[in-house]
Amino acid sequence: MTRGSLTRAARALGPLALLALAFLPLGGCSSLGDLELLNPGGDIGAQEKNLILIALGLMLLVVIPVILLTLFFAWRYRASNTKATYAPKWAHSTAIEVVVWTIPCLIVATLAVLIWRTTHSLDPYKPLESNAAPVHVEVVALNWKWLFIYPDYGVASVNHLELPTNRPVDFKITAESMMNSFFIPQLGSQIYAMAGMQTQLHLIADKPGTYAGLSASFSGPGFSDMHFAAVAAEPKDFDAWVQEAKGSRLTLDQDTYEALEKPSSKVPVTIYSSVIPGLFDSVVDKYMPAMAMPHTASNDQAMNDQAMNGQAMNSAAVRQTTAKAEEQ
Ligand SMILES: [Cu+2]
Repeated sequence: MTRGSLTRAARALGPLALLALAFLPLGGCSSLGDLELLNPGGDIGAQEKNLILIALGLMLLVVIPVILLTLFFAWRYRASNTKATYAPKWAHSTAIEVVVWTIPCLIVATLAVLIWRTTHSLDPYKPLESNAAPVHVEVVALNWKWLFIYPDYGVASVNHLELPTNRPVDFKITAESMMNSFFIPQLGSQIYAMAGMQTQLHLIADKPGTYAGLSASFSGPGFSDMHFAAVAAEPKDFDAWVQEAKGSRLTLDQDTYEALEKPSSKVPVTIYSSVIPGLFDSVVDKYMPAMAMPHTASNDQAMNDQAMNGQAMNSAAVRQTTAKAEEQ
């Protein structure tokens, strides 16, 4: 083998080696089960999976031809190919312009319609249509654990979320201090948990299973251990869990809550047989003094609207709202 042919062989193998390297990280995905967003456990999750796949497919309509044509052009118009047209003065082609502008425009238009529709149909604040009555869960993001209060049953749990299957779950979410993000990828939609305000989320689990729940927003040193198991159980198993929780020796009274809200991480699952009445609202009101008035529908709606459009995320906006409320 001459030196020249060796270099040529190396040149030819280069792109192949790069291609092999590009696929290497995918070796970690042993099954679809590891890709949680693509393995939904409920209706909202399933619709979001479809949205991800449709958007991916539409974008690949551009990406794949571009990659293939790049390789083709590089090979076809290589210096050693004397048969290909050599046009150093070439500058414009109306046909190419039409293709490269029309296709992306059509894709952007299609995506825009699709996303506009799903943004409304999958609105996390929109109650789910179902024959079954929703289960209410009040979520408080603490540093660095999750507190779940079941106002209908009077029980609470830390770092464990029990849900009945085929019943919509109506979450009200707030935070004790740092902003976190409440997320059960297999059930769908993440939403922020913020002090002094209440966000909402509606999810449903179709099949029994244990889904990973986490905070999707970095919130300090205990963040990486701030996860919980969301257990979707058959309604009778869920009822059994509630009964079991009611038999717990632990109660969530004021002292217990004050101890719980102190920063700590890797807190084991804890179940409480009773909770301070109105704990969730008092956590929300604690950081929103001007809002500490009776929770009327219009009042709650105003807070939700703030949460929705993100105005209250801006502390100046919070102060303005607070000042306005004080004037009234
Ligand atoms: Cu906000």
